[in-house]
Order: sequence, then structure tokens, then C-alpha cells
Amino acid sequence: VRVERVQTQPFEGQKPGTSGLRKGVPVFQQPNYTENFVQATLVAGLGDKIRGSTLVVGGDGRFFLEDAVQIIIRLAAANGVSKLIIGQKGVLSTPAVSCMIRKYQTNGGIILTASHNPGGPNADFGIKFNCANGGPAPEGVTNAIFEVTKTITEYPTCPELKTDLTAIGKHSYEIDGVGQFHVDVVDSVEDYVNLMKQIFDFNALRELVGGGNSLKVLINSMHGVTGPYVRRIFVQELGAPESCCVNTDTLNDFGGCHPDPNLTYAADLVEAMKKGEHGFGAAFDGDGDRNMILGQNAFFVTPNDSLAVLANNLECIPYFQRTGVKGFARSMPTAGAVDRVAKAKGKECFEVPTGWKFFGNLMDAGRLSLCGEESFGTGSDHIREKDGVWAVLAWLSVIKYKKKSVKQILMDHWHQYGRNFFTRYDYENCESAPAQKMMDILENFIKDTHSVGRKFTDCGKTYIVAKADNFSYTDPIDNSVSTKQGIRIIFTDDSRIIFRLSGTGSSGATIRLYVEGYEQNPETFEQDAQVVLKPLINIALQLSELQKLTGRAAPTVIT
Ligand code: VG1
Ligand code: CO
Repeated sequence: VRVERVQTQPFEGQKPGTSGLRKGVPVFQQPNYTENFVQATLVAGLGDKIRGSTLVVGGDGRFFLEDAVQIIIRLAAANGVSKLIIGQKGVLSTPAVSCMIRKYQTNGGIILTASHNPGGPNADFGIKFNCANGGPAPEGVTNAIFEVTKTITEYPTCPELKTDLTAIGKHSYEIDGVGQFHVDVVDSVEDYVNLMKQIFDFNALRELVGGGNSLKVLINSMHGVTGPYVRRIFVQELGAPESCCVNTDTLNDFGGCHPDPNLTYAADLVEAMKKGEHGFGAAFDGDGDRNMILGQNAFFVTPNDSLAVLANNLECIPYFQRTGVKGFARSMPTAGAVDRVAKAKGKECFEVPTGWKFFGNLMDAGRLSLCGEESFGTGSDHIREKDGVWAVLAWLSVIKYKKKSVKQILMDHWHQYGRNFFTRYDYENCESAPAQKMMDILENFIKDTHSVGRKFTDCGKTYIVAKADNFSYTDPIDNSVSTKQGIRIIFTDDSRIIFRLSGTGSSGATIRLYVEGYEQNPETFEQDAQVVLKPLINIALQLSELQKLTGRAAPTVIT
């Protein structure tokens, strides 16, 4: 196969965000745009290991996936990569890629997804590099990728090379002046399902969800990548009826919907659960790493509480019986419910910046078993990505072990630990300048030495500022420092207001406001978080001048 060197010029803004490079499909379709970024990823991600390396490649089925996979094949071959392991039709969930990188001990992987962002010809696409541990590249690597994109002048490719991805099989090519190049097209679900079988007690889960008097579950794949994984695990392996799995056909535009499992975008699951026929409901995002858990009558489990409940009950899962429970962790904006469990159990608990890449080092060092984010991400050290299907199987394991409903499990938990009320307001696609202005105002607030001790009163409740800063994190394993990870205003009663700008959008600015308050009085436990947190929300809006600056009277999404 012939190799050609193509002249190119840098594109502006090829900077990976919270989770890879995300842009509109038309941006990726520009000549050389995807090639430039893939070349930078191979060079900076693999360094001197590029020749003879092996990578896992796959994505969530969204529009432009197969084109991107063929580009990666052509560039990998010309760069001397020895082997690519690719899911059939290019499809692999994000957790599956992480699982396969670890299982086959490859040099890393490339994940093609924009996760919870909509897909389709006019929606988003994304490319993310994962390292040999199976986890998203840390900032050192993503910064190096960005540097290469700024100076790139050419890339090698094999213009005539094209691999048939429709069928499972092995392909080998002789690349001129480079050597042998192999492409293995593999079953998308096999390795992942095998891993789940090693982690969980499938016999026990079969008794729980498989027919008869069992728990009726409703799983909504939102037309994302999890469809085939869910059908295989829940219907084939666990014997649940077909009807328990919906929207399992992976569509390249996710059916025109936002493949984000929350109360707004997974409204159809919420409506179905409200009927009360099912005792357990779940939904996943486009690439299968996020999950939302609902109980009967659409009882909502916040991701913060989900993490804490799992932390409190990990012993019922065979994997943790074998490995023991090391520490716990959460991202900074995630409510501190898990911290209370860690304290009670005498375990370490880490607070890291937003994004799964910050958990990897702690897991590799054997200090972290379970972690999560408020953004519907939960996972463990079985892989190095958050994992939606894993979270559902973990929850079902807890239900089986406790023999209680989702709601009862939460009520017990709150009676033991108190309740960390939490809400997040997203203002999507604001103009960048006013959003930045707002962050500047907040930056001034935290710099002002008079801010600490200031009193804010709303709806008759008074809060006193105990601490105000822009979150900075020093990785305890490699001592790398990440600054400016979000404005935190922490009050004397531990309630918190946090502001950050999203790093996963493809245009404009998305403002995230996170509010947390803690209650120990059981009379509050069943109250609506929006009511309980109202004073703090008002204080946050007033202090930031958000509404005035952005012109937004209400958030786009509340979770
Ligand atoms: C968001 C979430 C963050 C998550 C990230 C990737 O980032 O807040 O918790 O790790 O998405 O999730 P940001 O920068 O937009 O707040 V996924 O499932 O979209 O890869
Ligand atoms: Co995702």
C-alpha cells in the first residue's frame, strides 16, 4: 500500500476540553481538519512508541463515525502503527474501549464521541485519546496534542487504504517502506460483557430481574451506543423481557434527541416510570458512560446520592469482595454525600477537578475503588472511564442484597448520614463575552479580602461566607497542578455555591451553577431540592449578576 505525505496548515482551536476535542460535524468535515488532529494525537499521544504500537478505536455510532475511523486507519498505517482493534462498524462504547485497552494491553485508544452532545450532520462530533491505562489522557498529554496542532505542516497517509468494517474479521496490509499493518474488526460487546460477568453475580441478578415475580426494570438507551450492550446483558444474559429495554437501536443522530440521561432530556423514561409499573429505571448517554437511576414512580436518585449509596454497600459486589475497598473520590462540584460514607468507613476520599481524567492516577496507585461526578457519572477501578451499564448492575446488586426498594434504600441512607441537597443549573450556549464577564465578577469576589465573613440573607435564611476561591488541584501521585477549576463559595454551614464554564460545548459558553446544602432533619428529607436550596440559588444569581449579564431569566436545564 502506497504512503503519501500531505501538506497541511494548522487549524485554530484544536484544543481538547474536559473530554476530548468536540466540534460541529461540518468543522470535522473540512479538508485536513480531522487528519491534523489525528496526526497530532498519534504523535503527542504515543511519542516514540508510535512505530509498532497497538490502539483500540471505536465510537458511539454518531454521524461521521465511519469516515473518522477510515481516516484513523489511513494515518495509523502510514505512521507505522502496527495494529488497530476496531469495533464492528466502528462502534464501541466508551467503557468498552477502556476495557479493551486494558485487556489487550494496548498503547492506548481513540474514542470517537461527543458523548451527551446531540449527533447528526449538523450536530457534534468528537475525538478523544486514552492512554495505556485505559483512561482519558491527562492534561500533560492533551496540552502536548494541542501544541502539535499549532505547528503541523504535513501528515503521512495511505490514500488508497480502506477497511471493510461491516463484518468481524482480521485484515493485514503491507505498507510501503513501513511494514506490516493489521486491522482486527471485533465484536463490539463481547469483551465488555465478559468483564461484567467477572465483576457481578449474574446468577443473583438473574433471580432479581429475570421473569416471574421479579423486579420490573425499564432501561432506556436513548438511541445511543448502549443498545446492543443492554440487550445482550439484560435480555440474553439476565433473562429480562425484551420490553424492559427501549430505544436500543443506535441511530447516528440519536433520533434527533439530546442523548443525555437527566430529568429533562430523558423525559420519556421519567413519564414511563411515573406510571408505577416498574420498580427500577435507568438511562444512558450517547457513548454509554453516564447513567441516571430512578425508582418506582420516577423517584429520582441524584448522582451524588447514587455514589454515596454504592460506596456504602460495595461489599455486596463480588469484584470488591476480591479487591477490597480502597478509597473513594468525587469531582469538586459533586455534593459531599460520599465524603460522609468515607468518614464512617475510615476510607480516604479525594476531591478532584471536573473530568474523569483526574481519577486515573489514584486508581493506578491503588488508592481509589469508586468515584463519581454530579453529571451522572459513576464508575470504579475495573476500567478507567465512568461506566453507565456498570452503575446499573451495581445498583441492582445493592437492591438484591438489601431486598429494599430504591426509595427505601435512599431513605435509610439519609437517616444514617443526613441528606446533601444538590442542584445544577445549566445556561447552555450563552455568548462568550458576558459569560467571561460574570466569571471576572466572581473572580473579584474571591480576591476581595472582605468576602470571607460576609453575610447573605434570602427567604429568611442567612449564610456567612467561610471560604471563597478558585479550585486548584495538586495530583497526589504525580504532583501535577491544575488551576482555575471552578469558583467556590463555601459557607459556614458547609453549603456551597460553585460556578464554572463547561469544557465540552462546541460553541459559545455554557455556564454551570452548582448549589449544595446539607440537612440532618428527617422532616426535610422528602422535600424538593429546588425548594430547600432556593435561598442559596437566589444568592448565587444575585452575587454573579448572571441574569443581567446573560439575559437569561431561567436555565436551559436543571438537574
Ligand atoms: C461535563 C461534565 C463532567 C464530565 C464531562 C464529560 O463537562 O460536567 O462532569 O466529566 O462532561 O462527560 P463540562 O466541562 O461540560 O462541565 V461525557 O459523558 O460528556 O464525556
Ligand atoms: Co458520555
